[in-house]
Amino acid sequence: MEEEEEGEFSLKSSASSNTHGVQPLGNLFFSTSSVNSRNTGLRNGSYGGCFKVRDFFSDYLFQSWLCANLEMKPEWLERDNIVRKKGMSVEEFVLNFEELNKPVLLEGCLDNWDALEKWDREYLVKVCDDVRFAVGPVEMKLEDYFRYSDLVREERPLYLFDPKFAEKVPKLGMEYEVPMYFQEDLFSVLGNERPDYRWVIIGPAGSGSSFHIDPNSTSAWNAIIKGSKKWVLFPPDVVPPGVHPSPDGSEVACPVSIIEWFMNFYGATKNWKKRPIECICKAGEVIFVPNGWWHLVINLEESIAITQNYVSRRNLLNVLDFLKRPNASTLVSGTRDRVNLHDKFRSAIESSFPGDIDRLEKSSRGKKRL
Ligand SMILES: O=C(O)CCC(=O)C(=O)O
Repeated sequence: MEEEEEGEFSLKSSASSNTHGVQPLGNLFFSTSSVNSRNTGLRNGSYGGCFKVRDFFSDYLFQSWLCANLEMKPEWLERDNIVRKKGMSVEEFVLNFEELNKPVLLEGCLDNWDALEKWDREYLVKVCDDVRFAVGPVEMKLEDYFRYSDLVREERPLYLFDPKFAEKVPKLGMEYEVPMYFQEDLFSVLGNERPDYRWVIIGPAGSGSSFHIDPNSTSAWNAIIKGSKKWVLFPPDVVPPGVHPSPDGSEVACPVSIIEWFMNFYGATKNWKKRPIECICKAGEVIFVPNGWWHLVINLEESIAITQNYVSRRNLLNVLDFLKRPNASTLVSGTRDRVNLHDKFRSAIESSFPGDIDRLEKSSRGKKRL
């Protein structure tokens, strides 16, 4: 790919400003000999009511422009320290990863997915036709979203993240299946009253998810169908640099965009005792995100993925504790009835699996004593 080198930064080949307009030290620079193609309202020349602007510097404009146009640096991508497994049994997964609450990247477990073969732009646009999907604050047809993502050059491109995709287009729901490791999904006892749990995710290179912990203390799996994603994960007891959770955990403020996080904070993690787990997850691969882990994800190319959040016996007690917190009305998400979710879930589990909660509680007390 053709790139323009700007000091230590590599800019995307389609970066909209010419090289003279950018100062890598952090300012937007209009010299008398250069024209910035961004429509700022500022032009060279003092005719037509415009002022001649010389040596105008703005960290604010430059930072946003730079983040929208910066390539991911090779050193942000090279650390790959996740455990990768192919052909592991469910028992091994439970023992070595789910029980220990450790991430793992699973290879080869989507081989029977029709989605892996079929899902590309053309197919999805045809199958989904006029259906509108949730894209940030708006709803869009796929065809329009793809048109937008071809043109977008923003620091935080809109991301398609739809929890009702399988209800809207049932065929999509039939073209993938839950990998064998995640078959136990106890929220299913709530039927239609379960909180949102599955999403189709589509976005261009540079889109993604800034640091967060998944809702309701659930664990998750994320399966890549097309493209690739860079993941950075921190364990529950390590708040990532640049992230400021509120004391009650109800809000996570990550004031910087994903790319700005890499620019300003990623380097600091190199010397941390508890270094993050990192990887690039490619089409056909699945990452297991254990409950409570912070994670940030950036798409390295246009990507299509399915993710599901779930509750197994390994994290049932965590989820029940979470739903019972005094600030459940702000903390619980993905459902309208936030305050009553705990009681509904607990009694549905009691009636489907009598005595299981007691047994899990006893065994957890036993483990704590050891
Ligand atoms: O952008 C992605 O694929 C990651 C999604 C994610 O982090 C989540 O669903 O919690």
